[in-house]
Amino acid sequence: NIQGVIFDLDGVLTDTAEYHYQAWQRLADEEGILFSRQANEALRGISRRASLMLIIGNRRYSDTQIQEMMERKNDYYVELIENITPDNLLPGAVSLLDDLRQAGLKIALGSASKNAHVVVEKLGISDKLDAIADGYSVHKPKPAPDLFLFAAQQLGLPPQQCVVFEDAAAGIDAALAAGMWAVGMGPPERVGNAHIVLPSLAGMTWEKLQEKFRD
Ligand code: B16
Ligand code: MG
Repeated sequence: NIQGVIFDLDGVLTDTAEYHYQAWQRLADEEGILFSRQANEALRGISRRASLMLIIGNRRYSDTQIQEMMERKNDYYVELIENITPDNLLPGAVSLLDDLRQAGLKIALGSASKNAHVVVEKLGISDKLDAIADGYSVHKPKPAPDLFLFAAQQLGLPPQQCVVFEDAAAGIDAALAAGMWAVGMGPPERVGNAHIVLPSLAGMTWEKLQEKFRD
């Protein structure tokens, strides 16, 4: 009996992954570290710090240097997301948000990003969300269940009444660890642990989602 829907942001409602990639690439280039679009795939849904750790590998940096690099990457990222408009919403996102609200469901954002509020504003969907859980909401990042549990709490719903839409393996693991239903967005190799896997939100409605869960 699903009463609430929690949406991941990057990779589900919009594709900020491209901007994260460009910002990390710029930092990596400056540091003389090899990085690529392909390497960026491994950072999907991963926190800023964990992403940097994967990029630097076994290179040695002090805590101060690590902190500075995280800030530098974020400065580049913040500059890039300045350009976001409602056109950056992925196909089907707005109509699904509207349909879910129409059907009386509660809707929350569950994003690891500390920039989620800005992105949501720029996308123009603030008034379509009942709650926002972001990179400031909890300490333990995905795959820990904390962020989604926080989102459910904000909605006033028990975990088992919530479904999470996620594009990252770490996000699916977090949803399952929270005891929630999981919808994976993207290839089964990545999100195959989810209860349902969808290629995109295009054409998705509350009615169709319920059918998928019945199958
Ligand atoms: P920030 P999501 C995640 O967003 C991104 O997928 C990931 O690439 C990023 O490192 C993380 O947010 C933290 O973002 O540096 O802006 O705090 O998929 O959880 O919406
Ligand atoms: Mg994501």
